[in-house]
This record gives sequence, structure tokens and C-alpha cells, in this order.
Amino acid sequence: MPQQREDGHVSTDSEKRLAAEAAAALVENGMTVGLGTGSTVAFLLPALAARNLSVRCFATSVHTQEVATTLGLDVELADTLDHLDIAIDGADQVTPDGWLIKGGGGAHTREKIVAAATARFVVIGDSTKPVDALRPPVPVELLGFGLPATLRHLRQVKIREGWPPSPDGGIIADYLGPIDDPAELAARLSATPGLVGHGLFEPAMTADVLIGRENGVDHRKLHD
Ligand code: A5P
Repeated sequence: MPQQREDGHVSTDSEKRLAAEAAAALVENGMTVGLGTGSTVAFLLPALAARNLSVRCFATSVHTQEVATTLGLDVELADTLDHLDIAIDGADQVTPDGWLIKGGGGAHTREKIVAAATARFVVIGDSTKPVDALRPPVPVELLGFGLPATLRHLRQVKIREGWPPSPDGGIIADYLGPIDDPAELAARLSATPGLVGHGLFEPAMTADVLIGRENGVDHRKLHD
């Protein structure tokens, strides 16, 4: 269970830390490593740096790149990113059959490129992340060109007010319609002109899900 402080604030930090440390332990010397983005990955970076491995890292956001570099990790520019041995990232929701929603932090387009390029994509999260079924919002990234037409096409979508463009110039928004069939919705979003990326990750992408709990980590293997 998430920890409740005296002031009523509920913290999942200890669960995130456990999951992140378990994931850091999966990394081996000589690997190429994708680094995700978010508050769970914030625990991964020091745990990985503390292992003092010789690894080449690729970051999914400027923030991750800066923190990882400060911690002494060797982070390379993403334009040389090809095949990765392992990538570790958080998620907003994960279903029993391995569907994910990602992009709460708006980094889902880069995160999906990294996930798709890796042999072993490891998802880390706290006990609030497993869900029985996905629910909106689904983060999306949109091109500025023809934005009104893209919004009209998508219908139930809302641009995130006050959010800067992604590092790649995209506009971060959320699809708010129903998710009756994740595969059907993912295909529809992917086929929408002007939509650069969406936060639905299909189960085939993820190899492992590590969920931190009060007394340990639930490690679910989805595929090798
Ligand atoms: C970043 O855009 C996201 O995909 C995050 O990986 C996801 O929102 C999980 O973030 P937290 O670890 O902060 O919950």
C-alpha cells in the first residue's frame, strides 16, 4: 500500500524506489540502455549510476538526459540510437494483459521509439499503476501544421494548457474518448494525419512489468 503521512498525503515513493532498484539490477556491463522519463525513473537513475557499470545510455527526455549525465552516466545523442539491449520506463496505467498508457509527462513519442528499439522493455511503477482496464486520457503529440483539422478528426481531444512543445516541436494533448478496444483505438490514432505519437503501448512491446509494493516487487514477465 502507498504510505500515508500524518498530514494525509499518500506517497508511493517507496514503491517506486523498490521497482526502480529491481530494474537497475537487470542491467549488465556493456549494455546499451534506454532511460525513460518521470517520477519513477527519477529513482532509477541514481540506482543505475550507483552500480558503476560500463553502459551506453539513451534518454527519452532532456530532463532525464541532464539528470543522468549529472549522475555520471554516459548518455549519447539520440540520433545514433539504433538497437538497445534494455530500456526501463514508467507508465501511467498497465493492464493484466500488458497494455500500457504512457505520456503523463508528455514524453510518450520518444518513449515509444525507445521501447520499440529495445530487446527488453521493462516497465516500472508503484501499486497505483495496475488497472483492470485502460481509461482515458490517452496522451497524444500533434503537429502544429493543420492543427484544427487534426483536432476535428480526433474529436474528443484537449490540448494541455501551459505545456511547452515537445523537444521535437509537437503539441502535447490528451485524447479523452472511450477506450473500448485498445488495439482499435491505437490503430485509429496511428492512422490520424497530424498525430505524431500516442501513449497506447501494445503488450508485445513490454517484456517485464515491475510493480513496487509495500514489502517487495511484483515481477511479471510478459515475454522474453
Ligand atoms: C512520461 O511522459 C511518461 O510516459 C511517464 O513514463 C509516465 O507518465 C509515468 O510517470 P511516473 O513515473 O511519474 O508516474
